[in-house]
Amino acid sequence: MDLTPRPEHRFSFGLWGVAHPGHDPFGVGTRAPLDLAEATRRLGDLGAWGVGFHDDDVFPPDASADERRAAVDKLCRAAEQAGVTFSMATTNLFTHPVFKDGAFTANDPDVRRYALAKALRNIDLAGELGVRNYIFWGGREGVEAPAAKDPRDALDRYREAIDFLAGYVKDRGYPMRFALEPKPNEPRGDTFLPTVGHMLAFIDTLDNGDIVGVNPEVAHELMAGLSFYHAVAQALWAGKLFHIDLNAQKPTRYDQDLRFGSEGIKDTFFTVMLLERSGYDGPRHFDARPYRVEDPDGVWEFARGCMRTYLIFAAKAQAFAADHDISAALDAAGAPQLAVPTVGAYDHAEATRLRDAEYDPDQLASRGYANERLDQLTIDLLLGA
Ligand code: GLT
Ligand code: MN
Ligand code: MN
Repeated sequence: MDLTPRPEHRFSFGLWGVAHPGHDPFGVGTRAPLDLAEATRRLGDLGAWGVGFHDDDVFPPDASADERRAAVDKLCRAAEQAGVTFSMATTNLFTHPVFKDGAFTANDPDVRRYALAKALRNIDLAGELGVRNYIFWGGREGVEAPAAKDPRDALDRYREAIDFLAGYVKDRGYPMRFALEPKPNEPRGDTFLPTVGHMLAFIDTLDNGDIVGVNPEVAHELMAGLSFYHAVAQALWAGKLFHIDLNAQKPTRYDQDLRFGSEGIKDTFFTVMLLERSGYDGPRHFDARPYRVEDPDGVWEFARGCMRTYLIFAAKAQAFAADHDISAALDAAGAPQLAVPTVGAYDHAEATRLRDAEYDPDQLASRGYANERLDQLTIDLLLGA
């Protein structure tokens, strides 16, 4: 098993996660903040292909044009030296108090316009750096007091904002797509567009939806108690998996952003197998952060671990496909039969024939689907038995 990360694997990291000093709502940072240029170089050395950033990660929101330029140039030099690409960029629309009531869905129209302006400026920077994937995570787009916002108005404003910004990307001719990232709650009590399913339905309503897809994150679907594997599958099925945030999470808790693959091994395995088989050629992006107990060495252990675990699962996916016992168990379960159309498109004669045919439900019900054996073989393979 070759577990060496290489650029062709398209591994990328959110710099805010790798450089995270370990603060949480109950305590201050436990590590010195990492310099982003240095982090970029180290990630390149470890075999990463890309990095991503928020505008505020690189320069403060009130930076002068010169300060912005200097900060961007420093990061660009590091990326160039490291042979690392900027695989994604995004706008911080959640840290500054101006966004406490939301950004695109803030009740104050001036806040909404400032949020759009901040996004437009950073889209320009992303365009300049050749970034293909621009991410929108809802952050503060939500509410605690339900009466404070009619969710239908909020969705109107959200749609207006995304359509406007997507219009700008087309107008400027940037070869860029948007990936919207759902999350059910945190930091808000309820976040608008809480899951991949909600997001896909929302994207369908956009005028510029052709360049808008989803950015599912493992932790966020699991916070809602959902299967990440199924969320990713539906996004792929809809042709809307534009980006993916890989990490790990104990279900139904606060957003843990753990090292990829460190929890939920079976769901993660099926997700990796799906990605590898689907032809998805976007970034394998780790939006995760090292445990708070780590010292600076632990940060690189964490980064290595994310990529190593992905490659282990990818190798296991190949072994799954080549395993004769598993193939036989898949047949016994009837898995290939699900790919066969049931009746095809509506046809009057076919409907009549189908309606009037004889069926024997008792006989149909007598079949076993041998799922126990199939699943045990999966477990054997994953545990190396
Ligand atoms: C933030 C959030 C992530 C998002 C990032 C993009 S920032 O840390 O928890 O899931 O992907 O804004
Ligand atoms: Mn994320
Ligand atoms: Mn998260």
